[in-house]
Amino acid sequence: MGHKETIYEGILKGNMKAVEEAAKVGLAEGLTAAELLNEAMIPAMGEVGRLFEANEYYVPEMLIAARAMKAGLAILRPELVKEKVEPLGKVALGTVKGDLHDIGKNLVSIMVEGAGLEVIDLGVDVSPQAFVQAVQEGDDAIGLSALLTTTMPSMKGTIDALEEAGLRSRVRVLIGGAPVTQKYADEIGADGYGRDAAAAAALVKRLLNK
Ligand code: B1M
Repeated sequence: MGHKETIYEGILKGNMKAVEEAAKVGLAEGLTAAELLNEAMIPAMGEVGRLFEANEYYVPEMLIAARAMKAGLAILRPELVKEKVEPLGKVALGTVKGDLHDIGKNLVSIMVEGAGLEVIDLGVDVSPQAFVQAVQEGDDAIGLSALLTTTMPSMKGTIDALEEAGLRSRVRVLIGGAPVTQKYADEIGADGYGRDAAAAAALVKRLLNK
């Protein structure tokens, strides 16, 4: 089995060690981090989602798959963050209130950092008030991630809270996550929508005119 297949299978089975090992050896043998990510890790998580929907996987299987993916991402991280972080701007990233999915947000964090911006990771289950506080502390942009249709309204809640605090015009707001669309971004008055982590990084740079 090739390294990409080992990573794919390892994530599906939640075999953290196998994923770490195959990622290390794959990189050492000349596969790129982007290849391992886009051709093995992300498709594997897609399949985990499909199995969950088909009632073949349950939450525990999703959890160990996520743990294995995170272990693999930690190996790829230094390769993905190629440029050194320069003070081009400060971006606070978080998964919105009520939502605990953080793999996509972590990937956005890696790519935004790779684009030369400083990232403040607010973590998961981030309330509108916590985003407001980040802006008060001087962040130039905030990025909101949501993976559940039930938590997407918290994106609008965050924009409303920024308006109420009189801070909306001071900050660029970027949103993303599997159920999120450009249409939703337009509806709630976000400044931009990122389809994936690479698009998010390019967009945040553009929004900040860097
Ligand atoms: Co959950 N889960 N989950 N889950 N989970 C989904 C999202 C789901 C689609 C599965 C399914 O039914 N097919 C479904 C949501 C249905 C819906 O709302 N429409 C679901 C559900 C229902 C749930 C629970 C409610 C299950 C339960 O308890 N009954 C529960 C909710 C918990 C909570 O948050 N309150 C739950 C729990 C979990 C785990 C904790 C077990 C685990 C998360 C672990 C973790 O993240 N640490 C988990 C997982 C792993 C998934 C799936 C399988 C994979 C998500 C993932 O990591 N994808 C997911 C199914 C799926 O997505 N196919 C599913 C890989 C990641 C790289 O992609 O996050 O989409 P993604 O990020 C992409 C883009 O979306 C974008 O860039 C990223 C990479 O390019 N992006 C941004 C993301 N954020 C961005 C922000 C940006 C820009 C781009 O700007 C700021």
